[in-house]
Amino acid sequence: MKFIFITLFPEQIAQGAGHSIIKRALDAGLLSMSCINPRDFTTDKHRTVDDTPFGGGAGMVLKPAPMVAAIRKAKEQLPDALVVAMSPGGKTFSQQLAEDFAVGGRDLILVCGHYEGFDARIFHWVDLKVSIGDYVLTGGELPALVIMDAVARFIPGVLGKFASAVEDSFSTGLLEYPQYTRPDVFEGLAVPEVLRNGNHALINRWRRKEALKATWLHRPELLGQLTKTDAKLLAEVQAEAAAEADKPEEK
Ligand code: 21W
Repeated sequence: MKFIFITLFPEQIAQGAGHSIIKRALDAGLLSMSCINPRDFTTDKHRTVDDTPFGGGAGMVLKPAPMVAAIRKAKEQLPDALVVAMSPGGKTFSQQLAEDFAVGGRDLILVCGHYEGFDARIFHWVDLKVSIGDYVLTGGELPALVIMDAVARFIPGVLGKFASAVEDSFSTGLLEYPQYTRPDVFEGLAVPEVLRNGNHALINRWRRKEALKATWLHRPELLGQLTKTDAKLLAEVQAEAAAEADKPEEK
């Protein structure tokens, strides 16, 4: 899958994609990425990419001509790509949208603004606007990297042999169960006994129960219709929590 980032800060994108799993996937040719800088499409002496907003107000607005010239250049290179603008007012990104992008198989052109908004006319050259959540950032570069990262995990070969993006939290619909590694006691805190006795049926049951517990405590809105087995495990969790709440204070 190919990604083109339209950005005034290509170094930020290169830096964000230059490590760990994403770097390995790029080196292996499972992904490819490049940047197109709208500043390279300016025609004035000062290479101006922004201007003050019509109607007044603080901040600057990205001029349409360099942005659209950059999008056109990207479209020449990836004619079938989906053009996605990073925008605080866009559709909220999610694990589902990451999977849709990956499974859809279309290359992505990710259009980033920085410090400021786009002239709204560029959206005529955009298929979809995406936000990564309800907080204000300084630009679209980090959101664009977030999207490539989340999409890349679905591409076969990007994760290790035994890992699978579809088994992850959010794809399973529950929060994660707690994990432990050596040592078995750290600063007086022991690893749950069930994880050390090698009974895999019991371990899977414990993990499912802990995932249900975490979801019930922290993201109850994720708990939809439960299977009979899950309902029983959650009832156990709730009974244990009620017993814990009833316990007299220690000491
Ligand atoms: C911050 C752009 C504020 C525009 C009236 C109308 C991309 C982002 C961004 C930024 C404004 C995303 C204005 C989550 C984010 C991004 C920079 C406001 C002024 N006034 N997802 N427009 N959060 N942010 N524009 O910040 O580019 S995806």
